[in-house]
Amino acid sequence: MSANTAPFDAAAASTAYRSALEVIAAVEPTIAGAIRSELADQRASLKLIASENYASPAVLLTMGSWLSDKYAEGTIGHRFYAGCQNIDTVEQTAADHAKALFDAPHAYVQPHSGIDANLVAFWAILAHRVESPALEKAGAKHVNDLTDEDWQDLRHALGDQRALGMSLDAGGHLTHGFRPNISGKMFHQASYGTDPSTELLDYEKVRAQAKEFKPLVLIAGYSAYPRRVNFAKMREIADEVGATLMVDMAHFAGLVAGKVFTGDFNPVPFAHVTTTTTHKSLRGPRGGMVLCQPEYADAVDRGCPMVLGGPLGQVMAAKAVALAEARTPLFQSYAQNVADNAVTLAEGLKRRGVRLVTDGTDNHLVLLDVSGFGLTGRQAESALLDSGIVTNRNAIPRDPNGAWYTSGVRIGTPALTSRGFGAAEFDKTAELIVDVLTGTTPNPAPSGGASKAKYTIADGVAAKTHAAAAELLDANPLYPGLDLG
Ligand code: DSN
Repeated sequence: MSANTAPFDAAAASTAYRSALEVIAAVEPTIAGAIRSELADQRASLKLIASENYASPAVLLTMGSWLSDKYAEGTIGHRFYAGCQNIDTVEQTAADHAKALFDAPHAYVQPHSGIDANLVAFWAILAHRVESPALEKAGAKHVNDLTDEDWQDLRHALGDQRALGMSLDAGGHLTHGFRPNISGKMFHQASYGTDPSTELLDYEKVRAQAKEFKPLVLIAGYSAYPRRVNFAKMREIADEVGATLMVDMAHFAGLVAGKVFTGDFNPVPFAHVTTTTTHKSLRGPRGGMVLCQPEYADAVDRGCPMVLGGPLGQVMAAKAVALAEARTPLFQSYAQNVADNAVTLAEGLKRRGVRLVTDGTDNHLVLLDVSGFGLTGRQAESALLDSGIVTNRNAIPRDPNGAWYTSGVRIGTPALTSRGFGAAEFDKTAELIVDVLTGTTPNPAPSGGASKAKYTIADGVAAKTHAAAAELLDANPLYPGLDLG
């Protein structure tokens, strides 16, 4: 792709993909067609979804192998199946890269997604903080050694713990203890919000809330908060109340890996347990990962079969390749460009009259409040999509339209920065977004008032935006030279 991405041999990659598609088409042509169409669609859309990116051909090709065919439940060197020597090599290589990249004492690379990584982390924290002391007290080595009475007591104790995380409308994630997710059924949950006037985290309020609620787990991290978090302060709060600090860095792991978030803003040295996905700003294959302090390592390594199915050898291998890419100076400059481009995008939107949640950004994402255009987030998301701009609607703090229609649109710079977009392209992107939002009006609802879903885009706006977006995309091709024939 561009100077922001790992170089690849386009002729070799073209040959590899053409051959692979030929083999696939001979069995199921629909699938070969969908693979081709997906590349065409990705090449032709202005992808601003903050959680998406473009993995390198090396990462993608690594996933298409017979590593997929091996069962390897357990951990490195301690499997429930014979013949796992190559999976051991793969998992060890990925874990070694992760430890070196993030300067982490321990890395567990098996989780299949961010949700899985969080589940591993929650169970590891419960195992370390609740189960182990109970076993010790009962003089038992294993849960099977407990009397029925002690086992019932332990089950109640496991189900009676508290977690404190960021509220959904402030940018927290569903897996941080909310009722529709299993984490909300595992823990008694409370959430902290942001300051009503600045929309920023107020650490003193979090501290006061933690002192009152006394959580076992303090969760930091977000999927829609456009700012850095001071993890030194969060650890201080956790220590004051005896909580385990768990940080979900799924969104900004690439900025940590690329040394944009350093010092107090790097969660890894402060969190007892850090979770992440590998496919967002980190630009690897779809998957998850857990980093932790040594005292949590044994419990984290029991992720499979505790809560995970067998590890995917082909995906762990692709994680190793992506993590190797992330250890290069090129990735560091990519990560810095992601953050710089987010500032350009935010400034471009503000200059053109858009209200941004927190009035800006210092990470990779920007959250637009589209209510000033008379639109819901859902209308804005759809109108932008009709015009060739891919975003997702998102609630804003204290959102009057709730989590379905919303008043916000979340956008991010990781993907288009991978494509080579810089300041000029992101400023133009801001202009296109504002043109579409200005040119869109809500339709009347059948019951009177304005529809929260239906809208009309003024004549010519979508076509003009498509054309301008195509110009930007053509000048910054995705996987340049990759030709599927
Ligand atoms: N799907 C991810 C995101 O878009 O933020 C998190 O669930």
